[in-house]
Amino acid sequence: MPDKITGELRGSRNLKRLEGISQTRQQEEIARGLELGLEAADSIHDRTISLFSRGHQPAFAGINTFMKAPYCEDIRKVGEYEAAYVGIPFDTGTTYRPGARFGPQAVRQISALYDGYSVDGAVDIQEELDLCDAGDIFVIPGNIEKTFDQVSKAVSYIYTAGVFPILMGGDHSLGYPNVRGIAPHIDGNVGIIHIDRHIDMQEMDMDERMHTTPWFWTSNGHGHEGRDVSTSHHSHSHMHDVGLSNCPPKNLVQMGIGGWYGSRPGSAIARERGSSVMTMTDIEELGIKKAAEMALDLAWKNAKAVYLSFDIDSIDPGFAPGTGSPEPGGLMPREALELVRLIAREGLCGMEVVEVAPPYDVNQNTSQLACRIVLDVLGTLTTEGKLGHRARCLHQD
Ligand SMILES: [Mn+2]
Repeated sequence: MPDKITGELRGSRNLKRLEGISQTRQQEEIARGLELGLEAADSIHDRTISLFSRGHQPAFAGINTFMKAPYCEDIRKVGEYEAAYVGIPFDTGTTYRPGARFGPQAVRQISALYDGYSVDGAVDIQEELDLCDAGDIFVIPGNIEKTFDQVSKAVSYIYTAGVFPILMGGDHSLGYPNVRGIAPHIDGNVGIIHIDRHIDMQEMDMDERMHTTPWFWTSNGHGHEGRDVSTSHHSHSHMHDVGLSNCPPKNLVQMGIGGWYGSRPGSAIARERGSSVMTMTDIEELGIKKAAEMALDLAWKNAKAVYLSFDIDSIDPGFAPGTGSPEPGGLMPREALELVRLIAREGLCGMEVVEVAPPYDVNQNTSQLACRIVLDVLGTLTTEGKLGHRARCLHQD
């Protein structure tokens, strides 16, 4: 908002701030383009243009990774970066429309539109963040459990290398192996903010750990002392033992839940374990700012870190039709982007965006929104000093 005293617009302040950011990467990219792509034809006046496209421009040209960031093909070198885009092209956990296996590639493709410079966010990700594309995890189509093991091992590798994982699904069954790759390395409780139209907390769906089940297996089932398990709908004795020991249900906040795909068993588990369920109506009545504040309070209470799980179907299918289980009445894009920016301000240990299913998409709208969710989170983490190297980019003059 405009400054109350001077009346100066945020945009004007942000433009000044961006002026202070070095453009070293930009210059390096131009030099690299000219070296690898050769000098342009004589009639081209702008001599920063190369003969063969090797950088961001033209956005529609070239062979692109996420944000045209370096491809970290030798994964042993991933620790040289601050954040890594990791594709998890798996949709065997889908219970309705498949197609999310094409999500990581679709988000890569549309990301080429962006160069990481945001006036509204007062941030230049290309300069202020060492981002790479780590490629995709080798999933096993048709085998959920083997894929979970591959995913947890891969995510663990990225996380323990000191790199912020940007996990791009794939369906929401991945929530469990994703967190399982991170939480065991955190010395303390991990809060989870889960933004979705669906509660995704039942034990099994059609006899397997499908995309309707991740939070049953992630949050632990022994958080409630004195709970009478025998009276529950899902009164399995082993429920005492499931889940990750440092992911207590009281730190699990589920936002945007609603619609008519009710998940009776998932709701029973949420009730039993005491996760916080904030419906779409709750968010509407609270407003985005208050909803985010409450979610942060709950997720961070006695926790060391917070993980963000963003299901693209939390955004209304009028804007995000490319998804497997659409549910009208969800967040508007501007609300979703504000919500994730507010959440990211306090820092995150990792993030996932799931359920982008390009076969049902229109004009790449859904994959573009998924890309924006990632960028708005990365931008906020960078401006808040939780990620990247903002200080190093400031001009020394
Ligand atoms: Mn969902």
